Amino acid sequence: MRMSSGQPLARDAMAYVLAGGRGSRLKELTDNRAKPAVYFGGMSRIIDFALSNAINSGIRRISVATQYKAHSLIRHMNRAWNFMRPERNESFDILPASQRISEYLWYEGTADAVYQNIDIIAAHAPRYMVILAGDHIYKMDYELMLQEHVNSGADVTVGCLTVPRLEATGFGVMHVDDDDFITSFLEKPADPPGIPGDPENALASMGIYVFDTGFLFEQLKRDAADPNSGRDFGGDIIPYIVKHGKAKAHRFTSSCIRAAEEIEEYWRDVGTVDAYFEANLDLTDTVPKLDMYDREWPIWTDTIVAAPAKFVHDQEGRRGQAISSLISQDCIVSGALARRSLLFTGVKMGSWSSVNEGVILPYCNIGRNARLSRVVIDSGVRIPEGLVVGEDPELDARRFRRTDKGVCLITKAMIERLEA
Ligand code: ADQ
Ligand code: ADP
Repeated sequence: MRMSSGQPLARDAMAYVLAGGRGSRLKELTDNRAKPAVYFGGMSRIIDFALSNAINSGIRRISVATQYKAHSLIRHMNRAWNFMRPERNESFDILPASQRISEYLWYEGTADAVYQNIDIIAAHAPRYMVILAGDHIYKMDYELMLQEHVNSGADVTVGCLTVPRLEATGFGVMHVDDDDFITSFLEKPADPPGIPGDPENALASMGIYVFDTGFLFEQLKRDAADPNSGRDFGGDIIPYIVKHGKAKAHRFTSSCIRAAEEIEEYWRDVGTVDAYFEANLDLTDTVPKLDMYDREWPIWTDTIVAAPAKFVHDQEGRRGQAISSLISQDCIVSGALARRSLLFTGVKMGSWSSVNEGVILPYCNIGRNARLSRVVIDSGVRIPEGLVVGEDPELDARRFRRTDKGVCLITKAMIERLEA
């Protein structure tokens, strides 16, 4: 574990993970589960990245606010993340929107998802709050962000990175002064302002924040009394502090965990099917920008008891093989070929089937002779024998959800319709 020098501030902090959003641009992948529960990278779920960063940074008090379709997310966290020890002042709390304040209210916005649990946070008495999103793929040492927060004396510290200006419409966009204090903050501007001297890029908020707990509570209470507020960090709380207080920008480059010194920093909001597909396929590169094999910064997840992945000749003697692919436990590739693909836990590939650039979620079954290219297949889908995907765009678009970039998302319901 990489620990920064000096007294770790992380031990005085609580990580508060916002995991209630649907992520509707992931389409049918989030029909039955929240975006943070979507599988990623062969073994993990998206939320494992923020939670692993928290643990690896030395944080031992974690809360997760859930709302939309939380069943699969809660089950995953109970299985994978329930190892905290209260007797050592550690905690892991799952906080479903449970109408704690009024029986009619769910969490209204991200700030409300913290406000409604102030009493639970106060009981743990953390000195600092690290507010995180449960739906980003990255590796980051929050201890370094905490140190910058404390050293600068800011009211809030906002994680940020440089993105192409035209892609910044979905982010909070800021300007900073010479000391990286934030001088303006616009939430999701239609025409994002560029960086002075670098007009093609914009400085975007990662949606992660460090506060002193007392100051955060004051802000949440002030905001809750404001009838015009949307109860949102990016839309309300952060712009208010930028205007009336001291907000510091913390650059991701200074606390990201790189795969190797020469490799660029990696952060993805896998918000669309194309972005999700591409970020998964990035991992099949010979030297991926995101290193999942770094034992100093492991991505923790559910460990299941399962057999090893197996590659076998089928009865006709055809080899089962995988090239540039990630194959998880309990997979059987029998007389079949996986190329530039991820087979998650328990995927079975039958004779003469092939997958090229596929993200195949757990417990899928690929029938004999199926030929699939550029696909994302939802968990538990049985691909019928001989199905061909990725060779006839019009046919694919009629049968499945086909993206602009020609990626087909395939779910159980789509296969049932096909077979009806
Ligand atoms: P968005 O990405 O649009 O903008 P938002 O929809 O507010 O983020 O969700 C942030 C996080 O909170 C997500 O992890 C989501 O799952 C969760 N969430 C949403 N509603 C919730 C609720 N009611 N209860 C619990 N959790 C909830 C934000 C910032 C931008 C910043 C981007 C970076 O507002 O300024 O640039 O993140 O991705
Ligand atoms: P999610 O709901 O997020 O997709 P689950 O853990 O429920 O995650 O698993 C998804 C799919 O995998 C379901 O269709 C389920 O029936 C199937 N599945 C889960 N565990 C097993 C298992 N051990 N063997 C076979 N299928 C399984």
